[in-house]
Amino acid sequence: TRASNVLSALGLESQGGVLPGVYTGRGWGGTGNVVASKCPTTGEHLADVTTATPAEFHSVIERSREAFHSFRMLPAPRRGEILRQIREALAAKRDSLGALVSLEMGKILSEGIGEVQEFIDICDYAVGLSRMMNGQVIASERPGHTILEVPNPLGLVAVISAFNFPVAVYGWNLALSFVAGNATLWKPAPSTPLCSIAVTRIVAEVLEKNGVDGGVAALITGGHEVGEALCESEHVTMVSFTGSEHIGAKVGRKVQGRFGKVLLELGGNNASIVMPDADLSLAVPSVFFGAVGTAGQRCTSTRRLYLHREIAPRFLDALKKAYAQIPTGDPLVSSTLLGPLHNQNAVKAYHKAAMHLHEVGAEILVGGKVKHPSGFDQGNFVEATIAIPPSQDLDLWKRELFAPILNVAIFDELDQAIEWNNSVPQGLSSSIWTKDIRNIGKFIGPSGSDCGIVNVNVGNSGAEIGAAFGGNKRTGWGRESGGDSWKQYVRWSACTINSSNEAPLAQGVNFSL
Ligand code: UN1
Repeated sequence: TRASNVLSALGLESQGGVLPGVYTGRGWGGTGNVVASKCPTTGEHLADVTTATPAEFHSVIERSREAFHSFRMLPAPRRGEILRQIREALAAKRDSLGALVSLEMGKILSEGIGEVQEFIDICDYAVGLSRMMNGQVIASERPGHTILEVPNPLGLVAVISAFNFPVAVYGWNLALSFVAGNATLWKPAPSTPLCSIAVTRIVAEVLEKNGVDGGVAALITGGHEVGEALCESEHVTMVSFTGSEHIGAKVGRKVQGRFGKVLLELGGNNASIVMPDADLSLAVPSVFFGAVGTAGQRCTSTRRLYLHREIAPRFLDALKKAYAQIPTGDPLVSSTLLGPLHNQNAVKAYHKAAMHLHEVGAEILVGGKVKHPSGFDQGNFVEATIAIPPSQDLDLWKRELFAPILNVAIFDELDQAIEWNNSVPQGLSSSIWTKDIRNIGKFIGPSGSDCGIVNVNVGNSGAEIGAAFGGNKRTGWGRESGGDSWKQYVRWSACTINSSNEAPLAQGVNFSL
């Protein structure tokens, strides 16, 4: 069948048994609660997976600490070479892993494969980085003195990832953390355990082949108790968390409370602005992908659309045409563009939001209903929705909702659109469509978009790995993937070295008897 083909390609058939979901570097285990992986498309049960008990949690930490102690001594280029092999192993299974993402998470196959590609890309990036994680030499004011800034491995990095990118977000973190010389512990979303088991097996096999302790890429499947324990553990140097603002606030406080390092990738509530001179043949398909792609479940999904009055009718006509013919159904079928939401809670949240749009008197241009494509009555399907809320003052503009609902407003001046763009608590991704260089300058400048991602003639979602990825304000200010993100995965030492015969004080301070 459909599911067993995908599972057997990766050796994940449980044959009625339970798959171990905890990997410590010394084999697989976990005797805690069993979690079920469920297919969001068909509602079928895919497998049962074991989680870690609190006692096992502590032994995973112990094991990873031990693994870190040897791993940190391995030269960075050597770590890079091992990561290169991990990249090759992932590439060899890219399509079957992509299909597993599609099966377990629900995004369409091309996006599932794209997500694995994102992991491969960040591996390439980090392999290069393994020979260029450079410190600095700084001029000292004292004779015969030299100042160095030296990066060293940080320690244990915990990655708590979300269901919507069950492979790529771990990939971003693992690749950088690994070349930086850390042990990484992964706690995936409890509803996508199979993706994390498949990825960890691939990584573990390469580590084993290279004689590297697998404790540097540990897996701890589990619920919020495991997440909390990771945040509280003094041994976890940094927690990289991707998820909701609500949980992110707790994670941030907990980790900060013990002065650990924290990297947060939280809510996105992203807008696209379309100016009258925009090339609609590019803008319409991009907004369509931003709002409907991944069924609106990317942090970077387009949730708000600000149209200049001059082009609004034409834009909406074209967009409605696209929405009228969205192939909806099995994400594993290559022609499908809209798969299911990940779970029933998301369907409920969608339904509630659609009802709310009705209540406040929004004009619903398309969609608004829970859907059951034929043959998928147990799937979590909804209609992609375009709505024009009656005012800007409504709370619905301010929240991230992981569903394909696009709220539209019409503006007359760019300043107004930028003010709306910036008026929400979140600050992840933004996008403007224009040919006028003055609009571009304004949008990317000091009075422009306040987001971490500021795109021009490029949609909100689907960033490459090369630049740092992340958002400001309630998105959490974290930066992952490219750019300078790697600098967070090391501990920096400022080393002043005196090779002279004097020991002068800085700033000319005199302290002699
Ligand atoms: C996320 O939604 O958590 O830019 C990450 C993008 C992807 C990553 C999204 N490269 O849409």
